[in-house]
Amino acid sequence: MAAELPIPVFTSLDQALPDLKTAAAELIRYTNLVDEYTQRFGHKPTYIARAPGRVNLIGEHIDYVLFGAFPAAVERDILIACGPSVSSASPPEPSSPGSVNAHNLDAKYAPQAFAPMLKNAGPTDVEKADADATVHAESAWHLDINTRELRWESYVKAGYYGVLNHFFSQPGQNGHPVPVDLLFTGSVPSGSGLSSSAAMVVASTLAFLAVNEKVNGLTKGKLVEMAMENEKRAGVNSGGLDQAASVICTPHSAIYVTFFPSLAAEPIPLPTPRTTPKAVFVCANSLVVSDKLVSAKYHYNLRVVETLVGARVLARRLGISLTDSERPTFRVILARWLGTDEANFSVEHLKAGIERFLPEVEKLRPAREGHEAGEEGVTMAEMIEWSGLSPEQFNQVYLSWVEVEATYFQLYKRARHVFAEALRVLEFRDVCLRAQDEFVPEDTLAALGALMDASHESCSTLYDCSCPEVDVLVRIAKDAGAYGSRVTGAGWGGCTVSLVAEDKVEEFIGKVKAQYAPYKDLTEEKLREAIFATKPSAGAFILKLDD
Ligand code: NG1
Repeated sequence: MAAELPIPVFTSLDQALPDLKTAAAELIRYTNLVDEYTQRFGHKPTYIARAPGRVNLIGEHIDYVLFGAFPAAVERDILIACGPSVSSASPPEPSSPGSVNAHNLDAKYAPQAFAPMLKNAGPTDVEKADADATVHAESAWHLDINTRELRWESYVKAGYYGVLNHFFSQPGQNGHPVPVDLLFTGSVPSGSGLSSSAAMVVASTLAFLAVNEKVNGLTKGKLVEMAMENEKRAGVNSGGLDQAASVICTPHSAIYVTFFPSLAAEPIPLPTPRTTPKAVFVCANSLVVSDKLVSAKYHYNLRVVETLVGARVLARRLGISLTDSERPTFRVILARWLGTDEANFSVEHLKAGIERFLPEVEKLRPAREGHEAGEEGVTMAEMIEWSGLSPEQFNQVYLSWVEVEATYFQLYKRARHVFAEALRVLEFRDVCLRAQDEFVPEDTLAALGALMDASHESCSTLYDCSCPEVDVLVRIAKDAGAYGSRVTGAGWGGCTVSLVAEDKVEEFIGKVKAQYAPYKDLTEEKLREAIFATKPSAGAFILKLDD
């Protein structure tokens, strides 16, 4: 299984990037990073940790519900040159255990220095009110992470947290973390839906693991779990899609990644056959920056709560019994409704199960007099009543760990998106698998494109995670000849992904550039950053540098 493989540690770049052309171009980037690091810190780095961004081809906002998604790693990535700090003072000054100097090649991210603190007491007041209070309570180490605003070092600290508390939880007995110097560079545009945040957290986690010599014996799956836990500390209750893609993906393939009953990933080669038409994926940035952290309470985290409450209400209406403290997801409710043993549950069974379940989603439809059925969401009071919990219990289970803001909560619309999108992912996987050994006729690409279009429509109208600019960009992409086009990632701005015939890519990109108004004033360089064709790239790795 892809998730059980060890984290790759390479000793030369051509091992890491087998495509020689790519390796040659990247070599310059890596060399610059090492030179700059040496100049800034007065010693050479010992490793480079690398984690790519990802493009989610289909399966949006269903990872935290524990349904599978279908991402591929992109070539754009985060690189961190790293090594143990060497004090220039003579005799060396004692630095606090595990202190960090984090610099970024991009001057807009100011250098940061911080050190973790050892906690002997129980959780702080802030942590008591936190979702992960139990995790925090056991933590021996603490780092201040500002979850109210977007700060680049928050992701570095988030990556460090897991390493500290997994490997140095009993200071003295299992040693102390070493002081570290880090230099970052990145090519994943932030706030664009290509998962720069997960790439930052995965790369940071890897860098701290490498410098502390903790990589041996770790599987990719373990790294995904650590990165997922770490990223939550930066303030968004995300699923594992991005971290899994960044860590597990391989060149030429997407992965079908699932989270229930536990993390699993299956590489699925994309239909780029020997015969025409070959297809590529084009990412186009709407240039609407969606700040996930700042908007979490009425966007991302609100969706997490709406789906969780929706799952409880649906379960009650289906006669599935739940304890008061349980917080099952839609995927778990489906499993209970089907009454199956998940360990032996095939993809075919899952598909058939979702198809059978879809009509049951109608049980969430709020029908009220005076409103068109299904149009209206529900108020907090209604939600509490439907949940069957007391207001105190409801608050404890669904709200005490997260801040959300809404007048109406859309349980029905969100559920419709989730189950139909989960089915589309399985259909997308089927089409890719069928196309593998066969000639890929035009209709294979048309079938994939149609699924992408349907996904976008659902994101836009049922999940409300698109925005007018992204909708315009999708329409322009379709008019410019894309087989399919959709918002990718969390949405509310960010990027679209379009499936385009390879021999038409230049023409396609030219048309979109000419027609999407926000691109009109961009320089050529900015345009190349905003819209580009991408091929599935390698997942995260560590490059061990010569002494
Ligand atoms: P972005 O914001 O595109 O990195 C987010 C979540 C994913 C997933 C998608 C929507 C984070 C780190 N990632 O991705 O887990 O839920 O939205 O499918 O928040």
